[in-house]
Amino acid sequence: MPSGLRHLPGFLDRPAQEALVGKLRALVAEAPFFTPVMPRTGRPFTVAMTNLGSLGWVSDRAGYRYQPTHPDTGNPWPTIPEAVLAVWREVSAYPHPPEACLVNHYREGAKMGLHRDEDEEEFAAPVVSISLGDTAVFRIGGTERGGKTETLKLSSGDVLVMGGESRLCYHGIDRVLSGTSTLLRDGGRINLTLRRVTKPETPSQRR
Ligand code: MD3
Ligand code: FE
Repeated sequence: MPSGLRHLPGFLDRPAQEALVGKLRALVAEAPFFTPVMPRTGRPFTVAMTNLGSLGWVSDRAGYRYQPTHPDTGNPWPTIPEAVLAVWREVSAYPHPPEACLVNHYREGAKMGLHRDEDEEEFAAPVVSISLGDTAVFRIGGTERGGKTETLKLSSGDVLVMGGESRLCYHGIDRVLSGTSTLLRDGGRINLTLRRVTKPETPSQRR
């Protein structure tokens, strides 16, 4: 595994997962899932998305970017729940809060091709992921496309921390194993990814 990648299986217990799903249902009612499309081609993603926090990641024909508002409603994204910020504080070892919480919804057959997360300005912060619902087959490679890859199963309640070298590694979701969790009433998988997007005003290295 690339250095800086930490898998924390079962980080959230079942009651914590249920409480989080309850909160997410209310937040998604305010900021509904949308289907992003690929830049230029307009080909739809199989994953539906929404965001929480001061900045949200979107993709449309114009490109990938972070923006403060929902592309359909025009409203600011809802705030990130305290329980989610608590996970960041416990695992990130980064002294500033995340700005973006991307919520990915994998329905039957959804997947995510190999890509790097590089639309942020701040790479000193890790990306922190929380998995909920059906188990996913996660694939991770190196920092260059076309290198060796390996897979890891991500189950409900697992947290993954991508810091250090792993922060810029290629990764994706090969598939979601339907029927592996009873957490979500309609099955499928929800993944939260927490990210620091901008560089903090007072860099902690100058402290
Ligand atoms: C490894 N999401 O939203 S989370 C994404 O399960 C994304 O929905 C996947 O990739 C999902 O961009 C994977 C785990 C993850 C997130 C970011 C990473 C792994 C990463 C960044 C660098 C290396
Ligand atoms: Fe990613």
